[in-house]
Amino acid sequence: MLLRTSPTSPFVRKVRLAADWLNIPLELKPADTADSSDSLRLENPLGKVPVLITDDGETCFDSRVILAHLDQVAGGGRILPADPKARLAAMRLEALADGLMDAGILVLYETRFRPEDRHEPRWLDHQKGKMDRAVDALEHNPPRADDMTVGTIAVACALGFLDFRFGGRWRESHPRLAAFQDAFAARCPAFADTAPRA
Ligand SMILES: N[C@@H](CCC(=O)N[C@@H](CS)C(=O)NCC(=O)O)C(=O)O
Repeated sequence: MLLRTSPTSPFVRKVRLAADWLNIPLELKPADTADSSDSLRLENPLGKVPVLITDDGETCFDSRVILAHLDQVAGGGRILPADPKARLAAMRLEALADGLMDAGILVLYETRFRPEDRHEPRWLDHQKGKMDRAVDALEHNPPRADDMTVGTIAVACALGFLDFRFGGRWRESHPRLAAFQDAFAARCPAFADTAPRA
Protein backbone atom coordinates (compact mmCIF):
# COMPACT_ATOMS: atom_id res chain seq x y z
CA MET A 1 0.00 0.00 0.00
CA LEU A 2 1.08 3.53 -0.73
CA LEU A 3 0.84 6.47 1.68
CA ARG A 4 0.79 10.11 0.55
CA THR A 5 2.82 11.91 3.16
CA SER A 6 4.39 15.10 4.41
CA PRO A 7 7.43 14.90 6.73
CA THR A 8 5.85 17.29 9.27
CA SER A 9 2.24 16.11 9.40
CA PRO A 10 1.23 14.67 12.79
CA PHE A 11 -1.69 12.90 11.07
CA VAL A 12 0.69 11.14 8.68
CA ARG A 13 2.78 10.20 11.71
CA LYS A 14 -0.26 8.50 13.26
CA VAL A 15 -0.56 6.27 10.22
CA ARG A 16 3.15 5.48 10.10
CA LEU A 17 3.21 4.53 13.81
CA ALA A 18 0.13 2.34 13.46
CA ALA A 19 1.46 0.59 10.34
CA ASP A 20 4.81 -0.03 12.01
CA TRP A 21 3.17 -1.40 15.15
CA LEU A 22 0.97 -3.70 13.07
CA ASN A 23 3.85 -4.75 10.79
CA ILE A 24 2.12 -3.48 7.68
CA PRO A 25 4.65 -2.22 5.11
CA LEU A 26 3.80 1.11 3.48
CA GLU A 27 5.49 2.77 0.55
CA LEU A 28 5.78 6.50 1.30
CA LYS A 29 5.12 9.02 -1.47
CA PRO A 30 5.52 12.68 -0.44
CA ALA A 31 2.74 15.04 -1.50
CA ASP A 32 2.75 18.80 -1.89
CA THR A 33 -0.54 20.06 -0.46
CA ALA A 34 0.06 23.54 -1.96
CA ASP A 35 0.61 22.26 -5.51
CA SER A 36 -2.64 22.07 -7.48
CA SER A 37 -1.01 19.75 -10.04
CA ASP A 38 -0.13 17.14 -7.39
CA SER A 39 -2.38 14.08 -7.80
CA LEU A 40 -3.22 14.42 -4.08
CA ARG A 41 -6.35 16.46 -4.89
CA LEU A 42 -7.61 13.65 -7.11
CA GLU A 43 -6.92 11.10 -4.40
CA ASN A 44 -8.53 13.25 -1.69
CA PRO A 45 -10.71 16.17 -2.82
CA LEU A 46 -9.86 17.89 0.47
CA GLY A 47 -6.22 18.03 -0.64
CA LYS A 48 -4.98 16.80 2.74
CA VAL A 49 -2.47 14.18 3.79
CA PRO A 50 -2.48 11.38 4.79
CA VAL A 51 -4.10 9.39 2.00
CA LEU A 52 -3.70 5.64 1.81
CA ILE A 53 -3.89 3.98 -1.60
CA THR A 54 -4.64 0.31 -1.20
CA ASP A 55 -3.21 -2.44 -3.41
CA ASP A 56 -6.44 -2.51 -5.42
CA GLY A 57 -6.27 1.26 -6.03
CA GLU A 58 -8.86 2.34 -3.46
CA THR A 59 -8.12 5.69 -1.76
CA CYS A 60 -8.66 5.98 1.95
CA PHE A 61 -8.64 9.09 4.18
CA ASP A 62 -8.57 10.59 6.79
CA SER A 63 -6.14 9.32 9.43
CA ARG A 64 -8.94 7.93 11.65
CA VAL A 65 -10.38 5.94 8.77
CA ILE A 66 -6.92 4.75 7.74
CA LEU A 67 -6.08 3.56 11.27
CA ALA A 68 -9.37 1.66 11.46
CA HIS A 69 -8.63 0.11 8.08
CA LEU A 70 -5.09 -0.90 9.08
CA ASP A 71 -6.46 -2.50 12.24
CA GLN A 72 -8.83 -4.54 10.11
CA VAL A 73 -6.01 -5.52 7.69
CA ALA A 74 -4.05 -6.72 10.73
CA GLY A 75 -6.91 -8.98 11.80
CA GLY A 76 -8.93 -6.58 13.97
CA GLY A 77 -8.87 -5.71 17.67
CA ARG A 78 -5.18 -4.75 17.64
CA ILE A 79 -5.22 -0.93 17.97
CA LEU A 80 -9.01 -0.55 17.86
CA PRO A 81 -10.26 -2.71 20.72
CA ALA A 82 -13.06 -5.19 20.02
CA ASP A 83 -14.65 -4.66 23.43
CA PRO A 84 -17.28 -1.91 22.93
CA LYS A 85 -16.39 0.07 26.06
CA ALA A 86 -12.64 -0.01 25.40
CA ARG A 87 -13.27 0.78 21.73
CA LEU A 88 -15.33 3.85 22.58
CA ALA A 89 -12.65 5.05 25.03
CA ALA A 90 -9.90 4.62 22.41
CA MET A 91 -11.94 6.42 19.74
CA ARG A 92 -12.81 9.27 22.09
CA LEU A 93 -9.15 9.68 23.03
CA GLU A 94 -8.24 9.73 19.34
CA ALA A 95 -10.90 12.38 18.67
CA LEU A 96 -9.54 14.56 21.48
CA ALA A 97 -5.95 14.29 20.23
CA ASP A 98 -7.03 14.89 16.62
CA GLY A 99 -8.99 17.95 17.72
CA LEU A 100 -5.92 19.28 19.51
CA MET A 101 -3.91 18.87 16.29
CA ASP A 102 -6.68 20.43 14.17
CA ALA A 103 -6.73 23.52 16.41
CA GLY A 104 -2.92 23.76 16.30
CA ILE A 105 -2.96 23.51 12.52
CA LEU A 106 -5.54 26.31 12.28
CA VAL A 107 -3.24 28.48 14.41
CA LEU A 108 -0.31 27.65 12.12
CA TYR A 109 -2.28 28.31 8.95
CA GLU A 110 -3.45 31.68 10.25
CA THR A 111 0.18 32.71 10.51
CA ARG A 112 1.12 31.00 7.24
CA PHE A 113 -1.69 32.29 5.02
CA ARG A 114 -2.16 35.84 6.36
CA PRO A 115 0.36 38.66 6.81
CA GLU A 116 1.09 39.42 10.44
CA ASP A 117 -0.92 42.66 10.52
CA ARG A 118 -4.03 40.70 9.52
CA HIS A 119 -3.80 37.92 12.10
CA GLU A 120 -7.07 37.71 14.02
CA PRO A 121 -6.22 37.52 17.76
CA ARG A 122 -9.75 36.41 18.72
CA TRP A 123 -9.55 33.49 16.31
CA LEU A 124 -6.06 32.53 17.49
CA ASP A 125 -7.17 32.69 21.14
CA HIS A 126 -10.26 30.61 20.32
CA GLN A 127 -8.10 27.84 18.84
CA LYS A 128 -5.44 28.10 21.55
CA GLY A 129 -8.19 27.68 24.16
CA LYS A 130 -9.12 24.35 22.58
CA MET A 131 -5.48 23.26 22.63
CA ASP A 132 -5.00 24.26 26.29
CA ARG A 133 -8.19 22.54 27.40
CA ALA A 134 -7.32 19.36 25.51
CA VAL A 135 -3.83 19.15 27.05
CA ASP A 136 -5.24 19.86 30.52
CA ALA A 137 -7.91 17.17 30.08
CA LEU A 138 -5.24 14.67 29.04
CA GLU A 139 -3.07 15.58 32.04
CA HIS A 140 -6.07 15.12 34.32
CA ASN A 141 -6.70 11.66 32.92
CA PRO A 142 -3.44 10.55 31.27
CA PRO A 143 -3.46 7.65 28.82
CA ARG A 144 -1.44 4.50 29.50
CA ALA A 145 1.53 3.93 27.23
CA ASP A 146 1.22 0.14 27.61
CA ASP A 147 -2.16 0.40 25.92
CA MET A 148 -1.34 0.72 22.19
CA THR A 149 -4.55 1.99 20.60
CA VAL A 150 -5.69 4.54 18.03
CA GLY A 151 -6.08 6.85 21.05
CA THR A 152 -2.61 6.56 22.56
CA ILE A 153 -1.01 6.73 19.09
CA ALA A 154 -2.91 9.95 18.37
CA VAL A 155 -2.01 11.50 21.74
CA ALA A 156 1.70 10.72 21.22
CA CYS A 157 1.54 12.39 17.79
CA ALA A 158 -0.33 15.41 19.17
CA LEU A 159 2.32 15.93 21.86
CA GLY A 160 5.09 15.49 19.27
CA PHE A 161 3.33 18.15 17.18
CA LEU A 162 3.27 20.55 20.16
CA ASP A 163 6.98 19.90 20.67
CA PHE A 164 7.76 20.58 17.02
CA ARG A 165 5.50 23.56 16.32
CA PHE A 166 4.90 25.15 19.71
CA GLY A 167 8.24 24.72 21.49
CA GLY A 168 7.21 21.92 23.86
CA ARG A 169 5.98 24.40 26.50
CA TRP A 170 3.28 21.95 27.65
CA ARG A 171 5.83 19.60 29.25
CA GLU A 172 6.69 21.45 32.44
CA SER A 173 3.09 22.02 33.48
CA HIS A 174 1.89 18.55 32.44
CA PRO A 175 4.24 16.04 34.12
CA ARG A 176 1.92 13.02 33.85
CA LEU A 177 1.54 13.59 30.14
CA ALA A 178 5.30 14.03 29.76
CA ALA A 179 5.76 10.66 31.51
CA PHE A 180 3.26 9.13 29.07
CA GLN A 181 5.14 10.49 26.07
CA ASP A 182 8.49 9.20 27.37
CA ALA A 183 7.04 5.74 28.05
CA PHE A 184 5.32 5.68 24.65
CA ALA A 185 8.59 6.61 22.89
CA ALA A 186 10.40 3.81 24.74
CA ARG A 187 7.74 1.29 23.77
CA CYS A 188 7.43 2.35 20.15
CA PRO A 189 10.78 2.82 18.34
CA ALA A 190 8.98 4.20 15.26
CA PHE A 191 8.12 7.29 17.34
CA ALA A 192 11.75 8.47 17.14
CA ASP A 193 12.09 7.31 13.51
CA THR A 194 9.08 9.40 12.44
CA ALA A 195 9.99 12.60 14.31
CA PRO A 196 8.95 15.61 12.18
CA ARG A 197 11.60 17.49 10.28
CA ALA A 198 11.20 20.88 8.67
N1 LIG B 1 -8.68 15.07 9.71
C1 LIG B 1 -7.53 14.89 8.87
C2 LIG B 1 -6.56 16.07 9.02
C3 LIG B 1 -5.42 16.02 8.01
C4 LIG B 1 -4.69 17.35 7.92
O1 LIG B 1 -5.13 18.37 8.48
N2 LIG B 1 -3.58 17.33 7.18
C5 LIG B 1 -2.84 18.56 6.95
C6 LIG B 1 -1.35 18.32 7.19
S1 LIG B 1 -1.05 18.03 8.90
C7 LIG B 1 -2.98 18.94 5.49
O2 LIG B 1 -2.87 18.11 4.62
N3 LIG B 1 -3.20 20.24 5.21
C8 LIG B 1 -3.29 20.79 3.89
C9 LIG B 1 -4.51 21.62 3.68
O3 LIG B 1 -5.35 21.73 4.61
O4 LIG B 1 -4.64 22.14 2.60
C10 LIG B 1 -6.84 13.55 9.23
O5 LIG B 1 -7.08 13.03 10.33
O6 LIG B 1 -6.13 12.98 8.38
